Amino acid sequence: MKPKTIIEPFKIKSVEPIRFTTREEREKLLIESGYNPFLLHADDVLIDLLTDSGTSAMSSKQWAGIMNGDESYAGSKSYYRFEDAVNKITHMKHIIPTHQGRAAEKILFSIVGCKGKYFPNNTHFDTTRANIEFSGAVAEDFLTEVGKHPEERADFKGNMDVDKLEKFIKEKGVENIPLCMITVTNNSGGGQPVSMQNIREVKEVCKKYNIPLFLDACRFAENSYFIKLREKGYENKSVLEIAQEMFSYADGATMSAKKDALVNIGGFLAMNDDELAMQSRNLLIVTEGFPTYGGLAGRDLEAVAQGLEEVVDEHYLEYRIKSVEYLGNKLVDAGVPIIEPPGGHAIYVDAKRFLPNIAPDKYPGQAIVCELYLEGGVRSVEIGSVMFGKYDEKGKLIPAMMELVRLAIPRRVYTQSHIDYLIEIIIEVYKNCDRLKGYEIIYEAPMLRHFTAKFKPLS
Ligand code: P70
Repeated sequence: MKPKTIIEPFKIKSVEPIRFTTREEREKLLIESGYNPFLLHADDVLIDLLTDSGTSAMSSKQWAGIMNGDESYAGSKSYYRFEDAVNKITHMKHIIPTHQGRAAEKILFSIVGCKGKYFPNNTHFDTTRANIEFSGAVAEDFLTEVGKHPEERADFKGNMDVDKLEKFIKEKGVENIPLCMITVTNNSGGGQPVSMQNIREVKEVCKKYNIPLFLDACRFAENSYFIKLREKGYENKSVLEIAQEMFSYADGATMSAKKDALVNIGGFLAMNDDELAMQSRNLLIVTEGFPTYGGLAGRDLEAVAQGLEEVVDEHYLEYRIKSVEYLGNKLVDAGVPIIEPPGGHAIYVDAKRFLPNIAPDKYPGQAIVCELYLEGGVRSVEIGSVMFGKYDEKGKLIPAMMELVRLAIPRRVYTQSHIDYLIEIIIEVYKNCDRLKGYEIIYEAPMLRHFTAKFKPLS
């Protein structure tokens, strides 16, 4: 018999206390942070679900790797271990370490992006979009229709709309599209997976027009596991084989190792094209460092290499995906509106249905984020019009496609009782949602405003 209870596939060797605060303290701290939990001190947060990025617990083998790191400036042993580990999964010819995902994006788009160029994706994440726009180019999203409807259940809501992609290529001209991207899993759209079939179809279109396909591969292992669970023909393949097949359709990849490489810092840019690799390495030397460390210490490269081996372990992935699903199912049972089905790394509360009386220009997601902190010291993040809203010429907000609050689950960090506590807090906030008010922005930076914006509650 296969036991129904999925357990954490690890024992805990080292613990870190978390600090309890009172509601009165949190009220004061929230005001001081300008109602932006990014500006809170982490020590004032009890359960931190701001991000799954760089927040993983490393394994004892990763910590051993940290001690074993070779800190040679050039040709470090740790680089070659890192290169082998990335190569085993991606089979890419050139593997260029960067300090995190956005550094890989910055290098890539500084080379291929400029005014007049267009980059399609299922959905660009904020840093990818920002790097493309910073180069002067345009970032376009072509998410499949079902992916835009939080309440609809489908297996692969991260898929790209292939017909729209092809129409777009014809409209803008092949010469203006230096590359196409697919983000696995689709972070901005609920951590939803992309099917192998969809990746294959996108590749066919790209091949037809001779456009390179890049994967934004931060959560490649979670995506691969969903393919194993949900796509016909993959049930008996290993996650590693599935990941290798996914990468076999790509000409390159950007990766934030802070997610599925289970480390606190790191990333890479990978590709097969020699000329692009040469240009990337030249830019890397200016911005990150020598090509065998790229903004990382040798020890970080060791931790990435070890993390990439651990992340494709199927006991780990089963625990990972099922524990996020556990949270999602409990919320659904209590009537809390979320993106369904639960995603790979996070649960996304649908703020539009949670707070139907607060219009997008009053930032309903931000209202929930603030209340979760006040109620239970839980830190989450708005993924809606604060993060993605734009203004028209008259200064009126063009809202984001969805108003979401993301509860990102750090890897191997919290236990089921932390999650049970979280469920209790969310349900309590939901019960009292009539009391919540919207917010206005009183300060914002010209790019990536959500990181530093300040808010004022509307009375
Ligand atoms: C997250 C973080 C990073 C990311 C990503 C995808 C699909 C590239 C990157 C950049 C960012 C974040 C968001 C809110 C709060 C804190 C942090 N995603 N592509 O949590 O990678 O961060 O290493 O530069 O998701 O989703 P990097």
